Amino acid sequence: MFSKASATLLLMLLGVSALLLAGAEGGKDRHKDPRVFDAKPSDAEHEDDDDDETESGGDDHHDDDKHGEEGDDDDHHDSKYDHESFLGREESHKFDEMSPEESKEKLTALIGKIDTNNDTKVSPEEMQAWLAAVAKGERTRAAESRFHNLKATVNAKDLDSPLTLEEYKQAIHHEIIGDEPTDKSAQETYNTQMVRDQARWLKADADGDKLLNKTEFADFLHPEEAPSMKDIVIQETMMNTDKNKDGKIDLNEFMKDLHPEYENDVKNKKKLPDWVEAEEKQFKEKLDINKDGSLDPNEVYKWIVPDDFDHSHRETKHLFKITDENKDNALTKDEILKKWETFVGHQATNYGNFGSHDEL
Ligand SMILES: [Ca+2]
Ligand SMILES: [Ca+2]
Ligand SMILES: [Ca+2]
Ligand SMILES: [Ca+2]
Repeated sequence: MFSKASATLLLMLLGVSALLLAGAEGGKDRHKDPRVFDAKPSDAEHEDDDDDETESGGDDHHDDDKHGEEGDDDDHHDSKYDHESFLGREESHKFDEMSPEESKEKLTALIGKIDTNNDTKVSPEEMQAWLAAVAKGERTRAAESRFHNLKATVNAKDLDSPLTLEEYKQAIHHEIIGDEPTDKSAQETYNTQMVRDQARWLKADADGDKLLNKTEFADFLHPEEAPSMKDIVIQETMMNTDKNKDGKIDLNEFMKDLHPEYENDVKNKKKLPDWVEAEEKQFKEKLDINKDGSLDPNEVYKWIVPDDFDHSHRETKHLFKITDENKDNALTKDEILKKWETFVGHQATNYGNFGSHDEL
């Protein structure tokens, strides 16, 4: 995964190191666009073709893009995605092992928890709150496991005590360079990542004691999830993408990492690949909110962390579309149990049949 380390210093700063963090943490390998944290480059879908370099630590995050624009993709919806969004990864595996009867029983119990106002129906707000809480739990769990993992790498006695910057550096040094510091590009990767990470560290250290506890470390890992990290998200994106350092990202700068030939291709009036045109359109029509031809810091932030960044809203709509039979914008227990396989898995799905289960 260090092949990209030969790219420019700035590219590395966000690009490779973001890959590293995501990879080491077991993040989703969607980083065609190295600027983007754990987010999508845009709503435009394009193929992930070369990103297997982020080896999964067994926790491949879901790709929000799977859902595409609202409401256009229910036929292609991934039931594993639904199950994990609804239950969390670990819990979802447990359901996979259950019989249909047991699955439905446990689902019924869950409905009681989701229905927080106890009116026997699940409202969209209740569903969204549930999904957001599940997602937050997943992030916390992943951050904690990464935290322990770093602590173990440096043989810390107490895996739960706050992380020192020195421990962090040692652990990353070990991961990137190993015991034999012979690879120059690995050394450079490490150095540039540390420049970035020290700035990020300071910002994530909310109580200012120079250590990161687990909560602070979660913000450090995923600054895009924490409003308090807004400045650092903008700063890192600008560092990488604002090539001429004028504090704005113009279209050429925006496209450069995605499609390095972009500027030339446009000059030579060459036909651009469809996905490149889609990104172009995205920039002009959506990201450049004030239509002045470039992205200022606030537009940059909205690009990296769009208003619908939180997938729970879209997932709620999706689940209601499938489940809310009488369209009264509330889900009864009966409606949910009728579509129980949308929410939870069971043994039969292990055999790869996600379609109808009339035979059951
Ligand atoms: Ca309710
Ligand atoms: Ca702290
Ligand atoms: Ca610029
Ligand atoms: Ca603008």
